[in-house]
Amino acid sequence: MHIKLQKDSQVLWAEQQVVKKRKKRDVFEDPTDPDFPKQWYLSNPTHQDLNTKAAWAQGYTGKGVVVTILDDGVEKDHPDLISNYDPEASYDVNDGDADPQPRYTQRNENRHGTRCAGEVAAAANNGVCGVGVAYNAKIGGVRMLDGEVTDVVEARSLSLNPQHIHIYSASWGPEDDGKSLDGPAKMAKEAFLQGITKGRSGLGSIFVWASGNGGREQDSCNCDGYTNSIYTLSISSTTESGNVPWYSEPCSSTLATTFSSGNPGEKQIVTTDLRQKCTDSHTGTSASAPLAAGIIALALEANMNLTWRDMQHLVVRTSLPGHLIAGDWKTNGVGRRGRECPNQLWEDCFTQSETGSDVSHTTLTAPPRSTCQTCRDVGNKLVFSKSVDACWGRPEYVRSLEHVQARLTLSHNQRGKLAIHLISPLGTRSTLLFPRPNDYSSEGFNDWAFMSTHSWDEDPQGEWTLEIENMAPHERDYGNPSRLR
Ligand SMILES: [Ca+2]
Ligand SMILES: [Ca+2]
Ligand SMILES: [Ca+2]
Ligand SMILES: [Ca+2]
Repeated sequence: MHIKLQKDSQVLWAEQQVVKKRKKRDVFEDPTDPDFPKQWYLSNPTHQDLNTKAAWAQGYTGKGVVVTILDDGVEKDHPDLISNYDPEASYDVNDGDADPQPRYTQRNENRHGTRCAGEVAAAANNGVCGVGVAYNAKIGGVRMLDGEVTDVVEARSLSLNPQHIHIYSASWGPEDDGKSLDGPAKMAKEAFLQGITKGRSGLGSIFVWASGNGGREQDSCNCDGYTNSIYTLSISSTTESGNVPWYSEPCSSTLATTFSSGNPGEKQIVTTDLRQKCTDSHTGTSASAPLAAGIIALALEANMNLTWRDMQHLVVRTSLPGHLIAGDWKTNGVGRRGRECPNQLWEDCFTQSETGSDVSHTTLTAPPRSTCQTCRDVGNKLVFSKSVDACWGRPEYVRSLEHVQARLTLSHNQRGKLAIHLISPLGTRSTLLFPRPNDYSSEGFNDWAFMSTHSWDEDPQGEWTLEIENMAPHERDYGNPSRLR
């Protein structure tokens, strides 16, 4: 071939191509911590993981970002937390002092906060336990669950040092008993509002919330006013094998899922533990929210100008549905994927699997937050339709949707029998409530703002339909759903 080419008068030059050794100039190496190989959800050969290594390799490890854990305290002198511990992001609301060290008991019931803290910011390459998702972030703890929790206790915790703390992670809420309907009271509500409007110099505090563990009680996280709030970034769970875990609560206000525990035999979350120990058995949605808080810390390091709403957009845009196996995946009116769960009451609604660490370098120009209210008497009808112009032509015009709230006041002799659906103009059907068999309350709903994220990015103009159904087999008394707002 060579001779043939050299003899050809039309060939000016020919040379054999050989394989050369060329190396990517990538200095990232795996953390050397003894438990890192056990952290299957951070890095996994099958790529069924949170993709954190890709962010670390780009240099994002949480530097300059401050996260605090609102819980039962944080063991600040734990050898894997001490180097990232931030006293300015910490407080003891229960005892009214600056030191959130947990109260030690024989049963170690105050280990929850320390476990959550390690998931976010356990140090890397120090020979202790594993690593946090944002292993160079600053981590604080607010001790507020080890005592009587009041509105004041919650409000103080949610509003601690909002110009210093960027992300608050909370893995608690009302009882997951399948019958509670409870949310933030006056001061905690105000703390959320002040946080998102004034925190982080007006960019807004980021509140990450665990969606709840009431799956076995057929609870709905839309009946939990903390996770149902538009101000909290609500996180549910996916198991190691990619299934919806038994404890998971369905609801339309959940934004994404991260990995956590599942059935016996499936791996759990590896993190720091009380008494300077390590654990490989952290579980539930409690373990999912801090993993998301860590990922959000990586994204903030990449772009500190992201607002609290930009961050929710980023979660919607970068979450990959591929690793959550479920029969009810749906696509909304603009192609965003989520889950509806029309009949499977114990299943998880519209959660998107695997919040990826694909960090953004741009600030999204999110549309201004607007409120359009419509209020009318609806009598005893079961299906209400309402044409919405989205305030077209006015300054508060809504071009595309983020959260949708349906504020309902209605009475019924047994609240747990009700199913409520909201259908958008583009046909996206959100399950706002499914029957909760444990809920025998006759108190109904009093201005409860059911929230859905399912119509994210849809055009709100057109006809909206709200369906209220009594799921009891022989009772067709719908009470008096008197007002739809
Ligand atoms: Ca203390
Ligand atoms: Ca470590
Ligand atoms: Ca719940
Ligand atoms: Ca929420």
